[in-house]
Amino acid sequence: MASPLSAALYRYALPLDPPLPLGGTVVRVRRGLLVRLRAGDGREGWGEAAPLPGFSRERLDEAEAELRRCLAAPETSPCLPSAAFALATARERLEGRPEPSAPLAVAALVTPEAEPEAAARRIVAGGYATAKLKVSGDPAAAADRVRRFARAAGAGIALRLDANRAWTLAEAEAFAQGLEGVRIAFVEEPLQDPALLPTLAARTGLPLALDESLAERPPGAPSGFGAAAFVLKPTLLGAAVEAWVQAARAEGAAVVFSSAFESGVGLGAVARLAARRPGAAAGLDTYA
Ligand code: OSB
Ligand code: MG
Repeated sequence: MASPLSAALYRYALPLDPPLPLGGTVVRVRRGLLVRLRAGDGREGWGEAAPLPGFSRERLDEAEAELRRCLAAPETSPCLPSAAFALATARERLEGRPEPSAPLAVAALVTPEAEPEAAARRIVAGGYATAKLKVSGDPAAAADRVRRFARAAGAGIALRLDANRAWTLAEAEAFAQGLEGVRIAFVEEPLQDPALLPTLAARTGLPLALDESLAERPPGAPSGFGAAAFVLKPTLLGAAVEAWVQAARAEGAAVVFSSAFESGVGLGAVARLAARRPGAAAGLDTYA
């Protein structure tokens, strides 16, 4: 970049109302960092680094330290995913890459405490074509909740489920049995032990998606069981996102870009990534 750069780093803290139950804890304040790059002519580019506790491999203070190092030495690149995502976004915005203009399909997010029929009515009225339900706890009760939602939503809503590793293999098999007759696009991360996903896929035929497992695998590795989708969260994966897009394509899996509850700067960046690779509805309903 020819023009001189100045950089600034800001911390933010956004209170969540209502608080967000996530990964066994409750997030009351979402904390993160905003990076601003400014060129000599006044153009700006913003990016966001917001590691998500319980999901990110790095902590916020580690992302901050790495961003400070990189901003002080612009020829270096960050390795921590959230920091890499922030700087890549800020640089791209500074360069003025054109905004995608095609419409972007978004999956409605249904929280565990939502009443299924009411949620289904709201989502149909909102014009969504895809919904994602969080599922956990007793497998038969969870399957029942999905059935209630599916019945109320009708055939016009594609259904994704996310168990966030709630179950043993036996529990996940029981859940699959409870779902018989319900059309499911995929279930994200049903198992406590992701090494058993191929077994679950073979035994039940349930379409499965990889999400939190991706951050634990070598970037771009095949699923090994013909995954229905790869859920890509740039905040958690950083520069590895590109390798995962290729891996998904190679096995015919859907690519689902998804938010990790960033503020608007990060959410906008994920939306732009998703819009450039139109396909599956994106997981961007986190503001709701
Ligand atoms: O479980 O997919 C998840 C956000 C942060 C951490 C984990 C998850 C999520 C989401 C984002 O669910 C919304 C979506 O994927 O639709
Ligand atoms: Mg998920």
